[in-house]
Amino acid sequence: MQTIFNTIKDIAIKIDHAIKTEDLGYSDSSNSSGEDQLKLDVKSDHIIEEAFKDISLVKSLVSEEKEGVLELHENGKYTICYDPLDGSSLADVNLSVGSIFGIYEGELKGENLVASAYVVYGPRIELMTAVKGESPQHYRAQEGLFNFISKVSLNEKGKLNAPGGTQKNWCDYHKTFVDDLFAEGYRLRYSGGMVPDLHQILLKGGGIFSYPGTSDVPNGKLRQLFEVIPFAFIYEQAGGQAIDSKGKRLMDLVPKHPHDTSPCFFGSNYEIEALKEAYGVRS
Ligand code: FDP
Repeated sequence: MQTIFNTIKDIAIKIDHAIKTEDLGYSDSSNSSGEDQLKLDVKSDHIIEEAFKDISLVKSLVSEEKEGVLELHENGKYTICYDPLDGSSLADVNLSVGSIFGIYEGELKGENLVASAYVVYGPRIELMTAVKGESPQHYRAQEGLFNFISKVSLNEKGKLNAPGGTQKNWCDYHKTFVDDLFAEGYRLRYSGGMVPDLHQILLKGGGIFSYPGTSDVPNGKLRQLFEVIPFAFIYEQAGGQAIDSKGKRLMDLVPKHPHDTSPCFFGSNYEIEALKEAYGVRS
């Protein structure tokens, strides 16, 4: 796994350089979810593909920016599902963006995810890695090298509330849940990039990030393989919880299609228990 994490470090430096130097405009293509692709999305995808091409451990790659599976090494062990540049539409307003990697062994489903990692491209480049049974590890790059900062764990209860989705399309009980947290003193922290938003909650001790199903997108917006499951793993390894709107662990998701989405809630224990209560799904 260290080989894969080291490759992600190299990728992060290259993507950061591309963000800082390349054209921020749109390409003339769209991804398999029908979203217009930025030139940076395409470039980041290419950087990742090139970096993993020669790593024999990697059996195949599945990109959020592409349809289908790219087979690399027949005898490889892992399939890496990745979102090359999540939140890329924020790059032109100079907000933080990120890359997300889910490393799966066998069939592509939550229970087969064995490790995950994400990179935040902000004022500095930061990396979080997680493997089973250990707290996630936080790194920060300095002069092209990643220094280990600390292991990360969530408090039982936090102070931050990051509520995603179009508010006018929230159901009543979701709106009540969000309002109740604010009435309890929670602070709004939502940039519109899931990587920096979830990163902030992890590093500031806790809170909740939600992207619910709404009347316009009943299954939410965030993709299971590339976004939801990798972050669910990191939140669970940090001592928090990650569930869907029925109270099921996101790690139990079995996507039918690589680009399937799911409503998702990531947080520390207090907020997730409050959410289960509000949704009437407490076990
Ligand atoms: P984006 O479409 O800009 O790539 O991955 C989807 C995502 O960003 C997440 O990073 C972010 O949390 C979410 O969409 C934001 O969606 P809303 O604009 O609907 O809040």
